[in-house]
Amino acid sequence: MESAADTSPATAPSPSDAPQSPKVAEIRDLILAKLRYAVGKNVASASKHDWFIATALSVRDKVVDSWFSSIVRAKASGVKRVYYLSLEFLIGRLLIDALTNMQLIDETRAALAELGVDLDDLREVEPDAALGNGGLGRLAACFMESMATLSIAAYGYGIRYDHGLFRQRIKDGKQLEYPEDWLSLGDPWEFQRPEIVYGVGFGGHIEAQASPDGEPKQVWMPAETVQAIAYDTPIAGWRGAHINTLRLWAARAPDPLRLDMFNSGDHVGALMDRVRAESISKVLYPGDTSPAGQELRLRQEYFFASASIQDLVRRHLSLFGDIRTLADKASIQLNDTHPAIGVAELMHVLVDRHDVPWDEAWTITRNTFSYTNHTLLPEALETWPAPLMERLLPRHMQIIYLINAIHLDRMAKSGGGVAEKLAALSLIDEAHGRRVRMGHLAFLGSHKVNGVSALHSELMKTTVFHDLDAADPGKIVNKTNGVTFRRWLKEANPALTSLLMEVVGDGLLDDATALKKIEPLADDASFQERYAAVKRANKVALARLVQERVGVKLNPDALFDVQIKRIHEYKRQILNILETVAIYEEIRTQPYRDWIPRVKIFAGKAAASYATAKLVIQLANDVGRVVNSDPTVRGLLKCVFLPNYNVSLAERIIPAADLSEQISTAGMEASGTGNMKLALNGALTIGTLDGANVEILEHVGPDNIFIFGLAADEVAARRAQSISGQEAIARSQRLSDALEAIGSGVFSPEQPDRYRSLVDALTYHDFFLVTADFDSYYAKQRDVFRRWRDKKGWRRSTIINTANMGWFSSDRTIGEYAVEIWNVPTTAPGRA
Ligand code: NBG
Repeated sequence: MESAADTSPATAPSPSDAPQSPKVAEIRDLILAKLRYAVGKNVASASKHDWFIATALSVRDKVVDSWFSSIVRAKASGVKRVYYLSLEFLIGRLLIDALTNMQLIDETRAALAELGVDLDDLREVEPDAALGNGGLGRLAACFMESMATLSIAAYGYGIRYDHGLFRQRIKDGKQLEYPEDWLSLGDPWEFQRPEIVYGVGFGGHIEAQASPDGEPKQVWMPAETVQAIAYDTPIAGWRGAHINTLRLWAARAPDPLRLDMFNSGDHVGALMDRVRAESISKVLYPGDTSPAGQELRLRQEYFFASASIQDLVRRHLSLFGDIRTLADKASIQLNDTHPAIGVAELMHVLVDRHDVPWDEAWTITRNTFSYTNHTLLPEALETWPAPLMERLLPRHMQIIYLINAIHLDRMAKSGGGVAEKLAALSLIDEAHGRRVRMGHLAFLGSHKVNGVSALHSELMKTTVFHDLDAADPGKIVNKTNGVTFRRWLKEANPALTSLLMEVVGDGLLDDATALKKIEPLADDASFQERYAAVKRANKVALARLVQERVGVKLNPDALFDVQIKRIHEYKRQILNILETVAIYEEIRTQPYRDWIPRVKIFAGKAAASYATAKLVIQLANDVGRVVNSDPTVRGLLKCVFLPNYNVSLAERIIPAADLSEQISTAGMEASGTGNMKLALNGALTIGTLDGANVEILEHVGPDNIFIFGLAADEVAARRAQSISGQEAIARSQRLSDALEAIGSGVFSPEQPDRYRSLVDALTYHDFFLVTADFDSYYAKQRDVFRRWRDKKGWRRSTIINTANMGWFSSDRTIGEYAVEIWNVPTTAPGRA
């Protein structure tokens, strides 16, 4: 392996490094053999799904060969491992991803064609592994791919949920949630490891036992034990030279049933323990509004943190023999606070099971862990009621209290002894009943803490972690997010990738900054034409999909204005809808103006319990229904909401987007990663100075992005004054007309007051400052129109965007984590 510092740009590997590409005939025969002997079907009876499984298994064989080599190499070199603990992995489909990274896509397509099967059909058959909610989970998936690409010996650890994020259907404009069932036909990528099982305890009590050194030893006697069973999915890096493991845990009861109860006739009761245990890995984000729901979430978090830590400690001991060297050989990254209980778990393992003295255990723990924060929203920063934790995890709670006592003692001695300061620094929040602050626990238990964009990392220091940062300056660092270009450029947009490769060469996906080479062609008429032709073809394809899914016909020459992300008030889909309504009114009253045909495309899910967000979805649908069917609009404006947003749908929309809406209230979007994917694929951004938008602006330049609205410090100042929207509404006729239309039922004639509450909230309690930013947003949208009219100018900006997005590759992000946080070596892609 090369040194940790070596993150020098990669070059394409020499043929001897790259896996040998098998012949088409060999692949064809392998697929046929899989179909016959693994799926149990013959060609005559095989369904598309059967072909998909056979093809997946055939490429999996290649992945597995390389996987074993990777494991053997890591073992032999004794290299440090990285453990990425995340409650979410939003992987999406893997077939095209695995084929791309193993560089088997053309051969496999040809082999299938010989069998009369179209690879693109098989792509559509694969269910999305939707084990995540949004950006945080997708980031974890991009990071897994980049860690493999850079040959970091890494494991992802999470939960194998039976049901991932719900399936969204829209009925009468409203979101309905249905259970998602990605495993119903089996998952060809995973390997069950029935022999890798750990017991995870809950409840019970602690016994203080006498020990030779006089200090009582704390022994936890759990009341209940749940088993965690490992399922491994190999994750192939680009060029397939290195493969890592995503290990997901499923919950199982130690006893499949209570035989005595069953035989006495209580058939349901006999299964109760099992149902209770298995509910832990049943669904992603079970509702947590009830106490039972909260308890289940905490059980999920401890379940996967504990199993993962037991597993990595076992691996460390079998490789290196000495628990005291753990921090030299293992880095554990906490993806948000969900696995933060792992800090207490590692202390429990070190102190209680391995008799490591407390202070030394604490040093090992801090040197092993690091923590990524993904949000500053107070409601998203986890806290758990102390009584719940005391009941469920008594020993861990004891450990947390002791960590806190030592920490506060140190703070008091070092001059921070003012009571309010200590209250802010404490692991226990006493303002809302006693609650454990998981962010604080993750912070204290880590040697590095990072935000996910430059702005966000700075805001961490001035807001939620202000006091902890002052007590421990230098601990907070920034790691701006990135996205993997293999999925978000090559797989999503193969035509654009081919065009770019003509200029940049084959090394494009090895070193994304090479994209800069297309910048000199920004004004080149023929390159512009070719780039625009690719975009148009992608728009035609998306228009077809929209027609199929929601029955609305789109004009592929219209401006495709796209907002795709979770539905949340801070992301301000409502601002976008207000502008849509304003333009709708103007098209009707001033039909003679030189309007630009435009399509507003929305997609995203709202949390099932988030009533306002669900109302926003309904409004988008209602506005679409009215606008799309109004003959005076003459197709100049369309508004569509595409149901069930997921990774695969994103792969279809992003390559077809012209304009990317990144319009959150400044200071509230930690980073965003959709913004990066869209800009990379040639959509211009309209956005606030928020999250990674700020850095996108720096990279593409102010002429090639549309920035509007209040900046983060202005947002804070404005909120301190007032959050009433009345003044802004009084100032803007356009805004007041749009609100009036929505509030009076123009888009909901069957229920005129449907949106009264939304309009009232914006008028009197506009926390997200929609009204304050409306005029500035509206004006910026007119700048967008002007640029769109200047076809060459638009195309130029598009090319400049793509050219400058190389820095936003997750390979860059992971390279920085490797050097500055984990201290592990990396290599160029294809060179394991
Ligand atoms: C999300 C942020 C995004 C960010 C992703 C990945 C959570 C808690 N946070 O802005 O909202 O891009 O994390 O870092 O999902």
